[in-house]
Amino acid sequence: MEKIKSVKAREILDSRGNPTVEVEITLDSGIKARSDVPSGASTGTYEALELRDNDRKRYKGKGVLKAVENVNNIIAPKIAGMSIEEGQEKFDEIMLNLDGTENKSNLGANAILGVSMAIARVSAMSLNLPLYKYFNRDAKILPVPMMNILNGGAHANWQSTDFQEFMLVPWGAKNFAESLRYGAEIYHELKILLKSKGFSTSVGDEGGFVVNVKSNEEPIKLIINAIENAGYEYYKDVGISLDVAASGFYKNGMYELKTENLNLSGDEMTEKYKGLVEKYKILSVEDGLAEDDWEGWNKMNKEIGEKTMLIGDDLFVTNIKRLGRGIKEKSANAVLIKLNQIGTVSETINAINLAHKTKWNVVISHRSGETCDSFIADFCVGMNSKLIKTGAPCRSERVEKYNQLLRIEEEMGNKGKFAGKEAFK
Ligand code: 2PG
Ligand code: MG
Repeated sequence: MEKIKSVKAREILDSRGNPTVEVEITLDSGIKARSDVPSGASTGTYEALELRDNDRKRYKGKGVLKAVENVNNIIAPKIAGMSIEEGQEKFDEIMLNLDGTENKSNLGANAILGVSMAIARVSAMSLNLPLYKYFNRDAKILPVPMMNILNGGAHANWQSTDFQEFMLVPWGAKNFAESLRYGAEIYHELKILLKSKGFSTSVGDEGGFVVNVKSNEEPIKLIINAIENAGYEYYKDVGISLDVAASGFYKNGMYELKTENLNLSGDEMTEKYKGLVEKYKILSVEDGLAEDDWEGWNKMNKEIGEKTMLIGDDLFVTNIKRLGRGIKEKSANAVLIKLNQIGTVSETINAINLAHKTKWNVVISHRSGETCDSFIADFCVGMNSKLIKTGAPCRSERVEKYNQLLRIEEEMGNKGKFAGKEAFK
């Protein structure tokens, strides 16, 4: 029986140069695993609390030394010496009890999640299993990547579109490796196209281009152009998905689209999506409306939920209470899953199971602030999720997740099954 010898947290930097928590767990046998916690920019109000020091003398208040201390001084003494075989749920439950709050504001979701993910990884290692098999020994689905190649909203410092993400979905490829190749080739074609049209080709937080366009529709046209320039057929080979992240521009009950000089109601936003979905067969719209606009969501789902996938991110924040409400009210038909929105691996799994039970689609997602930890790649496969969104095929913290999926596909050999078009059924 393997016991936990030590649990150690440290402050490291994420892809935006902000501090985040890294946790390292060592077992008696010497097996050691490490996990890094990501961080959002367009965070939902109802997410579990990310504990920051608020000491303006360090990192403009963004230090995470308190969260690090909470791991080293409060969580570590409690779980050191325990058998790793106690299991994920047990460790997560101990941390939930130690914290004792609804939103993890005592210890910080960043402290708790760092330990929770490291427990998963060290457990897999002690069982001599790849991480995805720790979650599910029979896992065989390889997800379709949703690659964010044009960044707007908060991820582009509001210097681009109001819509936050324009994603390539290479769902017509025959396997994951091919879908990644399609995505990367189109990304490079887009760069050439943007340059030829005099646009900047600098990139935003998730590796997508930041383009000073005049509308939220223009990027769709540019991307379709790039898809065709790369030799692919739009929709048949590669579709487009959007993350509008509408909570970011919802003010006084209205949606303010600065790029287009428009102030729209929820109904008008839904009309706008309806038009885009009809014109371009948009595969999914994430956070089309704001996190508190339940009524708007319910109407939007009635109006266009049959025609496209409507994904709740800030609306559900990987929280089974909010997800349960959405299922009951038929607010959406899919959920975005982010481990750090809720703060433990077990609670994240509960949210995924609830969605799957309801036959909702599940998208496993990175955060805009990331590290090179590829945990979500294995997690996605282990959870039988048919979709993963983890940024552009650019910047190592994005690409590392895609590269890990290449390794998993290779290891599965002909047992692996690329989700392809099934992902949107
Ligand atoms: C989102 C995410 C990831 P952030 O809105 O879906 O793309 O962004 O991590 O900034 O919340
Ligand atoms: Mg989102």
